[in-house]
Amino acid sequence: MLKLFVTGGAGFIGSAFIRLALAARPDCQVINFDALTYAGNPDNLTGLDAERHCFVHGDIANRDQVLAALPDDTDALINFAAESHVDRSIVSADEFLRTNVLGTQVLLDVARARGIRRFVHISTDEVMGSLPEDENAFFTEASPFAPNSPYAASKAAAEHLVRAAHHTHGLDTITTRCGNNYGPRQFPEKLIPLFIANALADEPVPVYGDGRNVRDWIYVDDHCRAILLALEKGESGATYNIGARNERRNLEVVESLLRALDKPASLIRYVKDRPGHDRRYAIDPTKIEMELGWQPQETWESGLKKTIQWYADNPEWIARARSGAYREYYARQYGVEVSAR
Ligand code: NAD
Ligand code: TDX
Repeated sequence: MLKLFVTGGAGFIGSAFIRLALAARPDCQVINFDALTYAGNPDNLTGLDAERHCFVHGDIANRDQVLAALPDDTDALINFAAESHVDRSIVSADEFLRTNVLGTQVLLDVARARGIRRFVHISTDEVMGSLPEDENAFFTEASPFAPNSPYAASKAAAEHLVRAAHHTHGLDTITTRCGNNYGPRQFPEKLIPLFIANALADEPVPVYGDGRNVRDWIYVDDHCRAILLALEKGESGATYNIGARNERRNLEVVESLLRALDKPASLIRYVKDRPGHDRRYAIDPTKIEMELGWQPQETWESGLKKTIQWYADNPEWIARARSGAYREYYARQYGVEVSAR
């Protein structure tokens, strides 16, 4: 029996990981511990095997709640829980420090107290800052930390705490750093689901700055397969960069989406740039490819097709995600109302 304690499992990547782990490992049982913030969505958990998946509502920064929920026969704790949106961290960093930094330390402490076998921490390429537009420049596991947004700084701090728990206390840890994920069930504040949702409703899509920033995109299930592999085969204390060698400028992404949705390029609106906007992310995944034999299964074309199809097939999911507080967020962030669709 493989007993996993997943934090943030009602979010985009955490819920995809739980789906994947339950499907790929018939002996796997998951406790899903999530605070259900604006980004946590019970709709993301529909269809999971109730015999092997148990949801616990709780906050990773609350030691008593984590202590009460984490059984001592857990094989691995996988920490996805985080405040994850750069733009929100620019408006206010408080929750980013509380969850991403303090919450990670609480999990490390409780994992140690409970004797959990392995602690897998999900980090991001953004801790390494921004790369020049030079085709020979990539993030490797040895790249220096240079976080540029409050979000990235909080994720960098969390990584340092994970490293310290391994070095000082001998906790068995793995850290993974991935680039931009896309796929089903991503909250529509992030570029791809935001633009699909807007385009489906024939609303303008807001491109920051000149639209030439580069991101390294990976289909969410490919990221999750890499996490499962690192959890099962990774070397204790190691960091693994995860990326699909798929760099795209934002404008290219937007044009592909509009073309696939048969929507006009006239929906594109250039809006004020994000303060401190990182220019380019690009991951060198050689280590995880060579050491663990990981390879992405989706191409950009196949991943995008699946993603667009999922949102087109799930208008109720989009409508619920875009209701309530999302409407206030959107008006504040973009200075215009989002439609009811
Ligand atoms: P998400 O925002 O969709 O989900 C985050 C989840 O964490 C939500 O379910 C939320 O309810 C939960 N959560 C937030 N605060 C919590 C708290 N205090 N206690 C318990 N649960 C809490 O995020 P995501 O895109 O699924 O990202 C998951 C992880 O992967 C994050 O750590 C993020 O930094 C990292 N990451 C994301 C990307 C990406 O492209 N989305 C890329 C690299 C790394
Ligand atoms: O409305 C928008 N217009 C726009 O041009 C939004 C929301 C984004 N953008 C741009 C900014 C970025 O260059 O698109 C690019 C992608 O933006 P996001 O989807 O906000 O992602 P990013 O800031 O790159 O960070 C993501 O990848 C790393 C995730 O949100 C992080 O959680 C992850 O760690």
